[in-house]
Amino acid sequence: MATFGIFSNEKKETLDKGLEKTKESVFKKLSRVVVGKSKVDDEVLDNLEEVLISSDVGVNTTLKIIKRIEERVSNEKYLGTSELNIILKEEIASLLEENNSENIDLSFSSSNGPYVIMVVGVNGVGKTTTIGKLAHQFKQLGKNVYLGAADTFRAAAVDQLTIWADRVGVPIVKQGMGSDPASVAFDTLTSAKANNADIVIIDTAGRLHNKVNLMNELGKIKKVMQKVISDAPHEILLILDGSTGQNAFEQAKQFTNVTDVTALALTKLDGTAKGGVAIGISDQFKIPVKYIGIGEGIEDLQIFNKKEFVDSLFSK
Ligand SMILES: Nc1nc2c(ncn2[C@@H]2O[C@H](COP(=O)(O)OP(=O)(O)OP(=O)(O)O)[C@@H](O)[C@H]2O)c(=O)[nH]1
Ligand SMILES: [Mg+2]
Repeated sequence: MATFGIFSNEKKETLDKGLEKTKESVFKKLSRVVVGKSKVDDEVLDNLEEVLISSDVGVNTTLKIIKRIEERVSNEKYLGTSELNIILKEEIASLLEENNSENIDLSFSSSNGPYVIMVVGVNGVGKTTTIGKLAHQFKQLGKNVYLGAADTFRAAAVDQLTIWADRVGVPIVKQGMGSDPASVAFDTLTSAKANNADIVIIDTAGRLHNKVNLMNELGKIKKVMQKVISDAPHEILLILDGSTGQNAFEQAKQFTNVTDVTALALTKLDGTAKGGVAIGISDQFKIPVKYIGIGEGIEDLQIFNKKEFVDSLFSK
């Protein structure tokens, strides 16, 4: 059976399919911009600006893109609207390349035991699902993965992660509902270290950035983990629901202000026309978008490759 993993050849097909709704919407809007126009003029640019903003690219990033296209128009004198797709693709790709530069490589380095990823975000954004998908991908890479059920807030949360652990075939460390999440994290790291695990992924309860006690809890989990592995967590992965568009943007802003987020994952890009948000978030934040979720299935997670993403978005 074909696998649609982060490294597989079928990746592009899955990405194209996952971005279908966004592509459809962007193309429909773009075709309206150029109808009856042969040349990229001010009116085309104005309308293009609207298309990008209404595609959730975000105002700041949209203005940057429009400025670049304006410059090209004035340099190249005559730019036909038939080339607009290509120009747009090129300019967005090069804009994104200028930021947090490198595409992600999956090398983990931890001096002192397993590489620890703590997963955070607001309720329902896809934290637990992303953990399941990640565990699966890492396992396929031959890594020894441990999961920690530090979302002890709801009974169902532990059950949900347990289902993923069983599906993927990796160990999970858990305590009862209502137990101290920091204690679960401590147990998980202790077990993982004793068993020479390569990667530990810690699930946490959904929380809002402005709930002070819940945000403090993250700090406590971190501190307790460091008793086992002094430089843990090596990654704090903030999960954002891409289908919420500008809301995801806001969450990224607020969360990164109060926690040391090191990477972002954008979920639910399938089934939404708001996929443009990946462009804006990737442009506006220094913290890299590392993963994208493009479906509910175990294989539906990819490493975010900026160039491939833009190519997919603007290819018919
Ligand atoms: N279509 C789609 N659905 C997704 C994706 N990622 C997660 N979901 C769905 O989103 C819903 C919520 O996912 P969870 O993983 O439970 O989210 P969570 O952040 O752990 O939620 P809490 O633990 O309640 O805070 C589930 O129905 C998932 O199947 C994705 O990339 N695409
Ligand atoms: Mg969860």
